[in-house]
Amino acid sequence: MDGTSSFLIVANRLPVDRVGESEWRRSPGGLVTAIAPVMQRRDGAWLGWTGAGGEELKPFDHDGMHLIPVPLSALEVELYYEGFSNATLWPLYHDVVATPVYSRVLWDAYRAVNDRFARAAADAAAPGAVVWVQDYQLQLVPAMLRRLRPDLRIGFFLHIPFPPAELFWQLPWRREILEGLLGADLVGFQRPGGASNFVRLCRRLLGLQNHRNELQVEGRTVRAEAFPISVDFGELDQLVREPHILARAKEIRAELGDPEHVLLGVDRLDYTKGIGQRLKAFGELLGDGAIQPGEAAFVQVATPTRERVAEYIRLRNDIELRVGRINGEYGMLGRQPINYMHQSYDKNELAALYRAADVMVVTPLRDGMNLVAKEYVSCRYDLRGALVLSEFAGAADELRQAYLVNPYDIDGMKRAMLAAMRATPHELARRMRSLRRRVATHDVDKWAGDFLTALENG
Ligand code: GDG
Repeated sequence: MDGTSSFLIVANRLPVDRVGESEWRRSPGGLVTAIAPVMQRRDGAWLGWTGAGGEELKPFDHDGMHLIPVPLSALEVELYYEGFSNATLWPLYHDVVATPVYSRVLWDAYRAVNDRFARAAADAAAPGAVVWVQDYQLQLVPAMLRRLRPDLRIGFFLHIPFPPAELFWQLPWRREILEGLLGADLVGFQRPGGASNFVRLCRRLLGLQNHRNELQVEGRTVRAEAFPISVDFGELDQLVREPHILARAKEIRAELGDPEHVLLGVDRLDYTKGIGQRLKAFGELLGDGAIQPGEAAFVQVATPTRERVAEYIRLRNDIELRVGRINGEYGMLGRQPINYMHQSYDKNELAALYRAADVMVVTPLRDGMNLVAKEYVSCRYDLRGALVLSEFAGAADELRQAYLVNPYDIDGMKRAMLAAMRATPHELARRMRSLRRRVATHDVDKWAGDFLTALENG
């Protein structure tokens, strides 16, 4: 039996978080903001997990969106989500900066959960519906869904990097993953490099024919293309002009002791984000005497994430040891050079932090895009503030006027942080103007619009 939704989003998580026992709140993030209006216009639905293991809920409406929960048992959360998604695929797709775990038990769970998502989507979709599958947790869904519902138009978008053949080749289930993705009509990546890695692998591993970015698969054409994701520039630009945000930004600087330079990092506490490397560079600047204690304060917001996965437990210990050492060595009573917060903040506080920071330090070892870099830029209508950005973030393709760094090169990062701190207002404004122009004209609405237009007209 066909369902009634003519537009479906299929994602690991529903776009809501629970507050209290039975209330829901829309989760922060541009993806929901960009997609919600499309869903409302087209009788859309969003399929995903609620975030709690062992929970079975009926479909419900929230905030004008129709939400269809897909249940996961506690064991599946461990094997499919923490396991295959976050201990196998996540490190493999991020340059193996941590060692991927290859386990058949995890793979079996991944396949079983992908199958459940595909069936739920097949039940919910109206004849000829457009289905947009999101991210690395659900790479088998496109082919599984096509088998059940060949009438659908299926798109897939990968939010993380797609690795080069030399790394992807390690995966014992490399064929199955490629075949899963090829069930889509359009496979979207953050960068052109991801799309060409994918096409090259399909050629070499599956022997498929291609013409540029178009692959021929059993009489169908599958396109692989880059759609760099972005942020809601307009919303952030407005928010940050509100007097209460400005007042809070001033207060934050005062609480830090009104140092000359405030440096900021905002990341999930993830080993791909290069948090340790940037703190090392900052610590060395203090050690060298290039900056004096009290002259600069580094605020590092490290949002808790994947706290049961072994690598994340190790990382937290490493970072906290490093912070403790640097503060112990260079702090003064009541003044710490690094303000490390293992907490998450609401969006107003985050906006105030962006406004308070002279130098935003975004130094991932590998990152699909990195929205934090684009959010910072969106918040600096004052044309002050410098962005230090890793070459290994997808955002580096677009944000060419940032202080670009190689996060493995500690000396290079020290030079860039110093240059950012010492730049003249004129230089900062020149760079920020160009960065803002890019994000303003390539916001998240454009991203969603471009993808859906390509999917429907391709
Ligand atoms: C994946 C890819 C790609 C962080 N701390 C708080 C908070 N955040 C928000 C940020 C930003 C988002 O979380 C993080 O997005 P990133 O893009 O920086 O990184 P990932 O989470 O790794 O995202 C990435 C992205 O998907 C989208 O495709 O860019 O490459 O890895 O929006 O602001 N938000 C709030 N409080 C916090 O404490 N409210």
